Amino acid sequence: MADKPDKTKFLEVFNKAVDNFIDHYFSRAITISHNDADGISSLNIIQNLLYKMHLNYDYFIYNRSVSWANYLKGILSKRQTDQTAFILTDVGSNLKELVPIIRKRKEKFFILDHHEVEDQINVDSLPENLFFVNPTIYGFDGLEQIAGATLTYMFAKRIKPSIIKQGWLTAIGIAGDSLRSMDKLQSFNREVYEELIDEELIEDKKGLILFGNMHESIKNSLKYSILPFIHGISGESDQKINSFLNTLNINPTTKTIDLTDSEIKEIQKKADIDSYGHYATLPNKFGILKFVFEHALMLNILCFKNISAALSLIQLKTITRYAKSVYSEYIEHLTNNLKTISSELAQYQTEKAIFMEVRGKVPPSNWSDTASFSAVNELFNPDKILFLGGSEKKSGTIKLSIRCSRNFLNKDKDNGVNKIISRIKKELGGVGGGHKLAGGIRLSKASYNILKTKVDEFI
Ligand SMILES: [Mn+2]
Repeated sequence: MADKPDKTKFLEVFNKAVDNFIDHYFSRAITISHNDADGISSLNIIQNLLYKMHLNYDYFIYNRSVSWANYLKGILSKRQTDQTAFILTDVGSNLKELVPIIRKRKEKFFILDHHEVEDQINVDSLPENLFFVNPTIYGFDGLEQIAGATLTYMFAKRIKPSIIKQGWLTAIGIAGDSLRSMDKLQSFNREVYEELIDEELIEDKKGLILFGNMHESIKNSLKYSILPFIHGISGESDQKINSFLNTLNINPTTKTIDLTDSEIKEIQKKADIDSYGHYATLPNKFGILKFVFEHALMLNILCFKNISAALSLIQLKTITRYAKSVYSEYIEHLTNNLKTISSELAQYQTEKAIFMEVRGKVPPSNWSDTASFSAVNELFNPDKILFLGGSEKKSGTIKLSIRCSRNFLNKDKDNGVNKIISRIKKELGGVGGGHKLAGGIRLSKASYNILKTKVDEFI
């Protein structure tokens, strides 16, 4: 984000997409969304809109593991008609791949995405049947300022104002993507968040933030806190945490949300954390699903394990036994992995990068999340870029999760992880991509060895 966002320009494009959707009489709509909490929330908002419009619809989930050409082969039908609308939410910014496909079709495509656009695009030369709404092109931050679900909600609400009742879905999308307490929200995310509070669709609360297990006792919240991950407390034994709380005269079974202000201060002082802020709850849900951050994390986990469980969970008021067990297992592993990362030194460091080869220490399915939460918790030097991963047996390549801290990005707003990955790919090959803060790449072993020696040139 080099300059102040151009809101006027963005709203112009946004309004044009809305007007075209309303004015064109569609008989059918196909929604494609991303396989994460933000994507599923966006999908549900659009489904509610299409239902209200009495439109027939189908939906698909895209996990970005195949090219758009291959993916769409199974979805685009031989018979083309401009009576069909394609709505892509939280995905669709790979225009280099998508534009040639869309140009040959009669259907109208509405892309509502907030991921960074990798290739330089000329917005004025897009096909006429494509309405490309991406606020990052106009200088907005896709994480703090506008989530995929926020953009989708704004779009749907403009078409059917009663969609506001489904606005709570937006809060889940925001929490899932931003990984921050709600006081950090800006711009459209903030406007929508406040609207949802006013409408009593969500509740905004203030207190000790221990994301991961906010709904439980202070003992469990501390033990399984992934944001912040508290060195020396999170991931430790019950005994250790109980004695920590006993020295403060706090009953370990006290619910975290019921702690008094003075108890919170004691914990902050003794644990050396200043984790205090706003979090959102859902008045119509119960238990863990009441807590927006945990609800979003639950969806993110299920999207990888069992996508249909994720799609049905968002409609439930209480958690299923299956989802609960998947979640506890995940949190336990993640806190353990973060403990490993924060207590062991990196094997290899340069002036600008840290390499952590974690094969054998962290299971490959957890590399990406371990890297993300290491970054948001600044478990490594925040002035450096983290490369976490190792060799992947099935592909024989090196798989790396790449992360930078917000601190790093604040110093040079245009040098995010997605740019670093582009430069690596250009010189060393490989496949990958990402956001400003997070991304991933697969490289050959030979390229990885070159990367380790030349990494500072790419950063
Ligand atoms: Mn998103």
